[in-house]
Amino acid sequence: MEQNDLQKIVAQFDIKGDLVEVKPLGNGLINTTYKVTTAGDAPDYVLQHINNSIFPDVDMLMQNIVAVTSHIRSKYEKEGVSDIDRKVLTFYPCKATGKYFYYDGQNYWRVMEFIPDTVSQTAVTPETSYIVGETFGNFQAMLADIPVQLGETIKDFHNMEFRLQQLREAVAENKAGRLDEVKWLVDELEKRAEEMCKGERLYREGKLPKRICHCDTKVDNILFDRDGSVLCVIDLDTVMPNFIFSDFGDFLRSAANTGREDDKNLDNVNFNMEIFKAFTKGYLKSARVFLTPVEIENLPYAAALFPYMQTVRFLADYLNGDTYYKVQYPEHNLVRSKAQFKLLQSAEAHQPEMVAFIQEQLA
Ligand code: GN1
Ligand code: MG
Repeated sequence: MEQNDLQKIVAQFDIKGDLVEVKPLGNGLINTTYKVTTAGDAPDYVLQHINNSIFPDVDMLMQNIVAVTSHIRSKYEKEGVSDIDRKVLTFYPCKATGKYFYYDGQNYWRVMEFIPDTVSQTAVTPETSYIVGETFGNFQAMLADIPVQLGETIKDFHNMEFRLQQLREAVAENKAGRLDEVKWLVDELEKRAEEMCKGERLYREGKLPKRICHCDTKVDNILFDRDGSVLCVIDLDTVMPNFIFSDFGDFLRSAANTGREDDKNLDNVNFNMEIFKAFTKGYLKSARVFLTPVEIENLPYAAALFPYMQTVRFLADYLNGDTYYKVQYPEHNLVRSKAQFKLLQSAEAHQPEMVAFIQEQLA
């Protein structure tokens, strides 16, 4: 986009300082991000184009995010925490509407304050996994008493029954004519279907709560200070009510995989118990105060659920002819499905060890 157009968009927001320039920042896959530099002492800002095809209800999305950040901010204020502007994101309203986004007739935009001098980490090690566990546990803990009801920014995002229904439809329609070669995998998934829908069942029986979760737990969604301490959690688009299994299981799905998500060599793919232990230790440290026995007891289930759910999603997309995930080659979604299935099998094999480790932590 032209500098001039970007500057016009920024000018719609109620921010301080004189604009100097707007230039691309980072390499997000979903939203497009720019850094907004202002003159003199005024803060700099981040301008983001919100991906409206993935997030259909931008108004709800931004209401969620502002509710979350305001709640965290007011907690920090009451506790007398220092440097709050570095520890929680600050969004700015559109001057004309007072809403926390601007719609230019075609695209949705938002502006937040740029937090200077931060460091991000992408390496997954036992040390960073422990920190991620503790940080996301804290995040859930801080939001446990949020007084408003948040919306579901992607409906049924981690609903296992819904994801299975999508797979079953894909099987029935067999749009891309690929069913024969994957029938064995569909059967493997169906064998586990009832067990894997346990979360939804427990919820219906009133035995499992939904809490505010981040739903995209990874190391690169945490901002660190130069000294290595955690500043805040970012990328709040998927913050919504969910089972805590989402934050727990989806982190492990990517971080505790010894191979790649789309590894062709299945020997590379195994569930890494060292990462599991470090992450679980950190998570339980901050989350055990509010977790119920049913939630704790099912953490090993969550570790298997996410590789399972991702196998289901990749396979459904393969059967549909690759309409959701970007593919680099025709078999890509099948390769991904097989790698996630291998990770699931490894996570299943480690269930007793997970159970024992959690018991040890609680003793
Ligand atoms: C998508 O694009 P990315 O990597 O942030 C997907 C996740 C999947 C992931 C699998 C909105 O996330 O749910 O787990 O791919 N996000 C959406 O790689 O569908
Ligand atoms: Mg993301």
